[in-house]
Amino acid sequence: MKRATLITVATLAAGVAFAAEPIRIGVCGPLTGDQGKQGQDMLHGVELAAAEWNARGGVLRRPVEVISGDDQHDPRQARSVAVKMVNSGVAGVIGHFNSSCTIPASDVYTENDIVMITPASTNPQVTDRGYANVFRVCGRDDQQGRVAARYATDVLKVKMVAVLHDNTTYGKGLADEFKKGLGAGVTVAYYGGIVQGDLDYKAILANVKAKSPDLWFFGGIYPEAGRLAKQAREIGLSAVLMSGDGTIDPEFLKIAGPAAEGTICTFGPDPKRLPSAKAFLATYVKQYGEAGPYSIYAYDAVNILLEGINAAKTTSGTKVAEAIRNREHHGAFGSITFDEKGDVRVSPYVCWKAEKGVFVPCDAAVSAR
Ligand code: ABU
Repeated sequence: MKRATLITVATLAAGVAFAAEPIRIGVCGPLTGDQGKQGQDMLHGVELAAAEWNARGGVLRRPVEVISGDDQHDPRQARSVAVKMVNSGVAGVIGHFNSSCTIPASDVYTENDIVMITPASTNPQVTDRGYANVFRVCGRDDQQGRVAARYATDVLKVKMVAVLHDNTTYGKGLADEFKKGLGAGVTVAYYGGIVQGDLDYKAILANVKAKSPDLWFFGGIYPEAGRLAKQAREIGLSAVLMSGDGTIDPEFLKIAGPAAEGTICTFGPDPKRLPSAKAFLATYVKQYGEAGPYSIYAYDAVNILLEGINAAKTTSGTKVAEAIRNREHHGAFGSITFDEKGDVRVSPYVCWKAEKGVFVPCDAAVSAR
């Protein structure tokens, strides 16, 4: 894909007359390539919400237009996509997906007074830098790392673990939080990084196997997690694989095949159990098929942004950010409010397990210490 920025939709309801120029909303993430599924999930969630707003008459009597930017999970490309978003006159951005992209891109949005809400970037640094225009609707890796560590320690009662990561801001950060949260009686027998995009991880996995861990943790995204799981099975590493929200995707199950069985991942609660998510899920499935892990987060994020613009009666980033921070939002995920950093006040991570080819929520609950 040569062009990094595309105007993908201007879905206008028949019969709705708009008074002015569109309000442009950017949606940025890895829209193509090996993580393209996650970017497309976010894009679909945003497109769906934009179409619903347009059917109701738009925002401030202006149609909502969605502009997408493909950062290909490359931090430099993300910065360049962010500059293109600014030049396109966006009133806000939903994205990016990868923390390593969101962090540099958010510098550009901040310099240009543009609100950015990430549906998926969980590294603490996204919001810990104190930018007033930066929000996220997902949780943080210090929270999910602790939940994973408690589950491993208290529920699985592991004694010896190996910890791998993909050397990205997210993957290493999450692996370190997991390691930090383990109980005093748990030994980390192996700790090390892999290279994103590599196809053969068997040498590293052999080193992990040599330590005979009860469990191995991977901080990273589903393409690498899938290959690692598959190759672990091939070399006879049978310990439980545990990972985070970057792995919990149907693509992981496809890549890993039968070796995915038993993998445990931390993620948010199951939207299928939430009455507030029912309408979203029904419409999404009709339009795009099964919702991806982050489709609903993107849908809530763009609704929060558009409600903020509506409440502020302007697209000025400072005023929209103020409106977002001061309101309680009622999304597909239920009630959402933000703290002073731009983090959601409640982010209840739970564990999920791959069983018979699908991820299902685990029954045993743990909470972050
Ligand atoms: N949180 C999952 C993957 C995105 C990221 O934070 O890098």
